[in-house]
Amino acid sequence: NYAFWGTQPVAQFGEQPGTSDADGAIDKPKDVADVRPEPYGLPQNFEWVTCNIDNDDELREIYELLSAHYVEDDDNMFRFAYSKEFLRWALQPPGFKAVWHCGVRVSTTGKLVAFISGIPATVRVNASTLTTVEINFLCVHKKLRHKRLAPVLIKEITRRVNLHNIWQAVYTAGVLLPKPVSECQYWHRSLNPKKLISIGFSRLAQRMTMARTLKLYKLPDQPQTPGIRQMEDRDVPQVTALLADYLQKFQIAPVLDEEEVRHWLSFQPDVVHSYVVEGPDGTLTDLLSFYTLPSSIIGNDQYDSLKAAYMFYTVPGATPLPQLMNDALILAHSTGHDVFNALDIFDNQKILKELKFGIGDGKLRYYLFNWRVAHEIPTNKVGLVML
Ligand code: NHW
Ligand code: EN5
Repeated sequence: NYAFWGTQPVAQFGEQPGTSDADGAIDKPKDVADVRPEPYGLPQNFEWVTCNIDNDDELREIYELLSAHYVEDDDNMFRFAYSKEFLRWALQPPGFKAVWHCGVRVSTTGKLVAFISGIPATVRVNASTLTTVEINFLCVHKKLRHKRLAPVLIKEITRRVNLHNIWQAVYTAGVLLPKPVSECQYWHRSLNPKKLISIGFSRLAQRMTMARTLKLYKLPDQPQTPGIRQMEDRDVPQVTALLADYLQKFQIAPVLDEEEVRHWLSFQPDVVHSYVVEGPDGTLTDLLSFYTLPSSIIGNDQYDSLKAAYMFYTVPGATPLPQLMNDALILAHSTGHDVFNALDIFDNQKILKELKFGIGDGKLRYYLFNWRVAHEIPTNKVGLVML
């Protein structure tokens, strides 16, 4: 009963184990010359557009579509509200292609009503280094839901990617589709418990007063690790090496060159916050980073937005992970974030409880398009973060 996904080159539920004892492509190899040259057909009065992120009006249209129609939690209390600066960062890494910023407009009015994006990424899965796209920001206007538009968007982005001789993709989603490579859990650490309780993001625990709750989650004003400071451009070569070495131990992880590290980890207030620990001799021993993704609060009259920090790439070297993550909490709190979110990926499972994270009600599944893995990847072997 996956009418669309059942036709796609993805691992299916109930495939007999033993069909595949090795990782590999699902489709047989194809040529760019055999890729359909014309766009997929849309219903009457809709047309494809390539969105130009460099144009402020077009960026604003994507921002407005997502702000009103993108991902919500299961109880429709919060909706992701990616900022324009964030979208520019997320959609324009080194080697990005405008044709992979794919929109759908109403022909008569020009209104943007759907979007899907791909960005280039090299991702290592077990022993294979794949040239892929990361697919994100699939969105269909609420009034156009359940009309089978999403499969058309997915086929069209696939075609546009295949035209560049790329045959694999990575994506994450909260929903269950055929078939996850890994299933991860969100965890949350309160930074501003009073606000979180008042908006229904969290609840006062049993036998806890507000005063005790505030005390429980209180954090120092300054990070505690000697030598910690904002990452700077001159740090890029060392950070690239530090990160590459750390990511080796995971079964799925990005392969990032210096230009990509510069893009993904240069400090940008309220987009991506990156800090390094510099030892007395000037060598960098650790990295910590988080990104800012606010959510709008649906129907609350006291607050309209929740400012969340999400753990990004963090490399414990000389500093133990709990201490490094505690500094991440301190830095996120002191920059006005209300909550710190993390997945049970990397080595997080071991440290989330001691840092007073609580389990969330959301899951995040990792998927590969046209790539089969012989065995599901355990969450603590996932070393890839998608925005
Ligand atoms: S996950 C966030 C996705 N976006 C949202 O949840 C926003 C709010 N929801 C919507 O806008 C991050 C709509 O509900 C969407 C579905 C557009 C989600 N991924 O048009 P129909 C990403 O962006 C399947 C994939 O009638 P709709 C990752 C569903 O199972 N498929 O539904 C995106 C069904 O297929 P089935 C999803 O509600 C990765 C079909 O869509 C999905 O009006 C994309 C129904 O379509 C999801 N999140 O629109 C894949 N949600 O087989 C990339 C539902 O069950 C693949 N569906 O009949 C790789 C491509 C590139 C390859 C290159 C080599
Ligand atoms: C593509 N790159 O469900 C990503 N968020 O737990 C798209 N829950 O915020 C896919 N429901 O548990 C994203 N509070 C999939 C996630 C979609 C958003 C989502 C969840 C993740 C979330 C919160 C709010 C729940 C509101 C009611 C939650 C409890 C926190 C509490 C803090 C104190 C200690 C105990 C736990």
